[in-house]
Amino acid sequence: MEFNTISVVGLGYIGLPTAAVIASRKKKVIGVDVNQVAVDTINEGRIHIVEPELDMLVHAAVKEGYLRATTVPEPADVFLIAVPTPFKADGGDHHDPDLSYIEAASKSIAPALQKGNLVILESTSPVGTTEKMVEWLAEARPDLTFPITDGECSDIRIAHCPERVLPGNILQELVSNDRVVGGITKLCSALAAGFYSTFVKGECIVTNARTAEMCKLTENSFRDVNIAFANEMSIICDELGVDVWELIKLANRHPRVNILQPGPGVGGHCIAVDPWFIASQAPNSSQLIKTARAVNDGKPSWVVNKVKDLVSDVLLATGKGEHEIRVACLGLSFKPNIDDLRESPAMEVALEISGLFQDKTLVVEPYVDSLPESLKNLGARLVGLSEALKADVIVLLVDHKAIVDTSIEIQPHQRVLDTRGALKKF
Ligand code: SAJ
Repeated sequence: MEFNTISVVGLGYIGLPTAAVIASRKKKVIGVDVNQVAVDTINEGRIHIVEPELDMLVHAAVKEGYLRATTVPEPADVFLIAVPTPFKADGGDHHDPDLSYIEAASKSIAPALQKGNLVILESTSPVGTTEKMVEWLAEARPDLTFPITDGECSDIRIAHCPERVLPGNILQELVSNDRVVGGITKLCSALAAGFYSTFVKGECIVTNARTAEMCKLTENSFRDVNIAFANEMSIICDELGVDVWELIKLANRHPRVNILQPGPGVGGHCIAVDPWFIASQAPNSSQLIKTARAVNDGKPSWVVNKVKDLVSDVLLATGKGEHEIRVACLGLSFKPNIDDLRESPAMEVALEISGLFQDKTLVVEPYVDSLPESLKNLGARLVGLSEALKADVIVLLVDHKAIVDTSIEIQPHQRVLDTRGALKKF
């Protein structure tokens, strides 16, 4: 099969880098997005998201004529769907996945489909979503045959290949990571694996669609459960007067132990979300997964309570009045060295602290020029590191290189809570 024209549907954090990488291999790429501003920005050779080196790649691909964006899908050889799968808005505590973006994307490409096309779903999806996608496409195009009903003889081939790239390192991982390719039939898998091998240097391993869907959910749940273990150990060690960071280093010297790092909680759009997709489909059998979510989601409150205790300690030790106290939060993003403040436990902690200590909270975040309104409204101030280090209580929330590369001198009256175990104190 020829893969000359590739349509990437959804030009966000996954779709746009993927489109740019494929275009950089001198393939014609048509990017599709419902957001007109994103489409216009890309067609001007610029980007609407933040990811290292992506701006240069998109600029070159558009300038050389290999990448073009539109709001209306056009015929192509391969359609690659990379749209979001958030929670349903009305889900309450159930955290059920919302497949409406995948449904809308499927219905939007249906009119452009032609016999011989390959459609690949990359969005993180609960088990069975790729089969649902086939149903949506088949309903919209009764004139074409699909692999669920017509097997290997179908007009359209369908596969799931979950994205697994790490934000901040997407362009490298898109090429170097292994890919798990799950077709509805064996031929679908083989064609999809052949497509990825045109730009992926990692291995393309073939399975079925349901296993590929579950594989992605399992990877992120594994990580969530293991971070929950580290977070729980950090709380236990705090109670028992043991340095958790030293403890983990020592335990990890065992050849079969590899504990992850505790922090102020788990953020981002994947690791804190995907375990719920498993729990939503198997609620009675996913006790460990749900408990891990509760442990990680509970960590920001634990951090806030520790800060309250430290403030009380300072008040007692120094005789200062409450109005004189300053609390500094170092870092707001959901992980180090990026500017993404969405779904960030550090942000959650900073908001609570700013609410408790109104007009007395200082924030350091090297990746923003001004604080979000929610923090400003509570009187929090964005300051430089040297000013923050004069605060009575200093809380390290994100181990940004720009923060932890500096050695800090702690005065006897100051208290420090290092949620990342990364501060260099002398
Ligand atoms: N975290 C810890 N301790 C650790 C590791 C991470 O507290 O030892 C926290 C981070 O601070 C952050 C959160 O977990 O708040 C998630 O960060 P991350 O860097 O581990 O992962 P993400 O969410 O940026 O990307 C993940 C990756 N999945 C895995 O590593 C299994 C990535 O490969 C996926 O493609 C991505 O989710 C996704 O799109 O699903």
